[in-house]
Amino acid sequence: MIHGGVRDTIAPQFRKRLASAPEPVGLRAAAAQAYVDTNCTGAPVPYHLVAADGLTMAAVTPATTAVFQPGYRWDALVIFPEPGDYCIVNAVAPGNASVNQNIQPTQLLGTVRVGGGTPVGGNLTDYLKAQLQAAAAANMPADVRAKVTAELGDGLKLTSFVPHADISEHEVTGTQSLLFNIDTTQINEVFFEVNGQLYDAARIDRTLALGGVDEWTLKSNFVSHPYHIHVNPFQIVKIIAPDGKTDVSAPGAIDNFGKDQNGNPVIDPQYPGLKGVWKDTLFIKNVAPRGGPSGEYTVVVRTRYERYIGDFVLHCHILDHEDQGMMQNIRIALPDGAGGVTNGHH
Ligand SMILES: [Cu+2]
Repeated sequence: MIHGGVRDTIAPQFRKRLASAPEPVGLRAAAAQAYVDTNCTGAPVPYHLVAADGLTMAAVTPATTAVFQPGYRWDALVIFPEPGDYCIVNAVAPGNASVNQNIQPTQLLGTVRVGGGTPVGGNLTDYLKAQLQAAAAANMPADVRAKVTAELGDGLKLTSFVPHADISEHEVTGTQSLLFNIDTTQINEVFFEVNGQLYDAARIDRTLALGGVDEWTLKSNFVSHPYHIHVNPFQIVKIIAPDGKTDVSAPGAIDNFGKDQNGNPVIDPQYPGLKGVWKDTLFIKNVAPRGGPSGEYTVVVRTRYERYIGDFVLHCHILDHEDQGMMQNIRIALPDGAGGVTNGHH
């Protein structure tokens, strides 16, 4: 599933639809909430996430909702336990969990029609494990079959398919920091900035050495922005909440630092479980209504500069923010052997 939109936050769920439900032909947006409430009454069917932004995860990860920000991709295995029609609904948590920070009614994104087959009873994850192990036995080459099967048996690990090795602390050779900001202090204009500057096509904002391994600290001063970098993906190390101590990327963490319109805490499911995951796009949250340090999350990621030498960009993946200046030029160059980089050409 690919989020190809400009600025909406999407959290798709699959819910069994009542057999008596009318087809949603001509359903208007204003009536979608009532249609969903009446007809899409099944419990959300759990997903099993297997890749984030096209990068295979360390293990199959169960979730009831995957949150998509602009630019996100999630690969999921979805088991429909019984035949029938399922609603695909958009169930975004209200408040600051979303790009637009509003309470939006539940939207109907589509319908899945599931034909007859073998109904699946019991635990869906156990069923999936048996299916994947059978597929490995049938399809994996003999020299890796036993290893892949054993990894699946050990917590549904996908170790043999992970494209990048973990980056440990002692591998890190340098640091980078990034701050998104929308400067609204000027009278007639609003500025969309990275580290206090608008994008300049003629300026290289960061020159990095091939072979380097950097730890990046990402923050947003005003509202939330999906950070996206080209070429080299990153591994999520931790995401510290505005209290300065809670790591909300840990599996099972509760991220309830944002509030809804009535001032009540909202549980946002998008960060818990991301620790250790490789991605190339990640929402950098600020949940304070007027921005500033009190609402900032501190997102720490690590990345290696491998193989590619040349120039590319990082940017906010809300495209109108990017177009108005929220972008930087990155250069990866050959190291000169003395701590800097060469400017030589070939
Ligand atoms: Cu932005």
